[in-house]
Amino acid sequence: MRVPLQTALAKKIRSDAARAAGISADRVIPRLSAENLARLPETVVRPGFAPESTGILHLGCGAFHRAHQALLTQHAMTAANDPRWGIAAVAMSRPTVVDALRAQDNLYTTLLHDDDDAQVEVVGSITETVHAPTDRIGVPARMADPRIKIVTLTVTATGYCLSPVTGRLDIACEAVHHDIRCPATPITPVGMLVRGFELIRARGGTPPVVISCDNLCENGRKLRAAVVELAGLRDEALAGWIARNVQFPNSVVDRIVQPSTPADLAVARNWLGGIEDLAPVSAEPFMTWTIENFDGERPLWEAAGAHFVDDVTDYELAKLRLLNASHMLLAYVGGLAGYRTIAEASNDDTLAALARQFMLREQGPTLALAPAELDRTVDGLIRRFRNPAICHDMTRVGRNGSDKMVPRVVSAMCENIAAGRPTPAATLLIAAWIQSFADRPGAVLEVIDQHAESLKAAAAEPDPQRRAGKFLRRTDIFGTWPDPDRVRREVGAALAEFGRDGVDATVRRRLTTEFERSVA
Ligand code: CS2
Repeated sequence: MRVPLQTALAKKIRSDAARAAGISADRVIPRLSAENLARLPETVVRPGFAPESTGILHLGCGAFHRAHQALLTQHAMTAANDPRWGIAAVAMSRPTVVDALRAQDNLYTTLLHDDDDAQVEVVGSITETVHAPTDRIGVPARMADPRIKIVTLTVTATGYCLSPVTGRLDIACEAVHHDIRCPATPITPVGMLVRGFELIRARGGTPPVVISCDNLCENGRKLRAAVVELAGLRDEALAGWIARNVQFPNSVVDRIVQPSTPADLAVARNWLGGIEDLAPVSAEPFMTWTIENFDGERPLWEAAGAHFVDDVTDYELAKLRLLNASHMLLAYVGGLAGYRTIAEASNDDTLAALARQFMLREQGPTLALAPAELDRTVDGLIRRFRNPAICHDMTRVGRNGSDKMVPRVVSAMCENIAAGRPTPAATLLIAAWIQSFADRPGAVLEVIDQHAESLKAAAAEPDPQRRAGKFLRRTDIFGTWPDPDRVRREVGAALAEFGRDGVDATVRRRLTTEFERSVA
């Protein structure tokens, strides 16, 4: 039986809202709640039971977490009949999702869209929602609760405050400075972990395992290094204790998820038979989660489709260099062509041919994938990108490009240059990214980047070759190029062509015969 923990609160919120709107509470559309679960249509899968305890603390309660790990944890708890793994989900900045979830007993709907169909499931694995900036208990104290056995993170690569080039803690970052000055009230995920471990060590407790679920290379190893480094700036003994006692397995996640749109709310309400959910999540049915083996108690995630392996390196490179890098390609080049979503861009045959060529001829040869497997993966990816029900918008996919360039694109590009292989698609990706900083009225891609100001200034340089040079010299974004003149020449030429001939002609010119033939 699900215990309607917050039903009283949900009722109060509804009647307050009704009073404010001057209508009777009975006429307000019923909201998803523990009490209303029994009224859902049979086509909607419901949580089998309420978690009995909170065993996981999750940082980053975004759409991805809710469509991936929270859903899998529900399946794992059900499969193993093990209700200990409720999740305390922390929103790191905006309170919107926390407000929405609290008013509906932390329940929400996942809509997994495949062509015209959807699998609809209400998720009940989140037991508490927390808004980090206003939480009175504080995230570190929550983490130090002995019931917490696992801490997971989806805070995006930017949330780790790492230098994209060295992969180490970026001590020039303002938020890191704050956490060095005020260690008891940290604002970064890394600072929260350090403080949490400090509290656990002080009471002689066993630390939770920390699993990063963000798209960066060696996410666990990098997070561990950042946590140990930050701790060591203040307390060498604490740093040593963390290094000796805490496991940070690397993990690779995959599922294309879109944040809730107003259309989702209507779709969810329809599926839920008129009951309203203000925090539904839409995603594709495809999902993987590959986690390095670790010791300790955990949900039976493998029963929900996760894989445990000794080393995730090959999975990680393949995921970042194929899916995530192609998303960047489609976002920047497609955005320049005026497409608003990945689905729109990948339904353009020329851009789909470019993405295919990029994956098969540039990224693929740098990966440990057999040719048949690479072909299969690429076919699958193009199909996934084209899913018309997933609105993956360019601004979201293209944000923070300067943090993503090295791990997803430049690392493979450098290997290709060293091996003497051409890199026309990666060159276009970089040129289109540079163009996204130019002042263009009506541009679909809104720039979100920690270096936006200086990059916008560089993008104003009228000469394409010099403009390319100003960007490519940024070692804090690109590291060091094996053949800087070649890269500058090629990116400069692409910039000139984009301006002169438009996207389609510029892309077509770079398609090799085999891929050119696939364009209608
Ligand atoms: C996307 C990812 O925004 C991005 O960087 O490439 O969110 C992508 O959709 C997921 O990694 C898919 O697993």
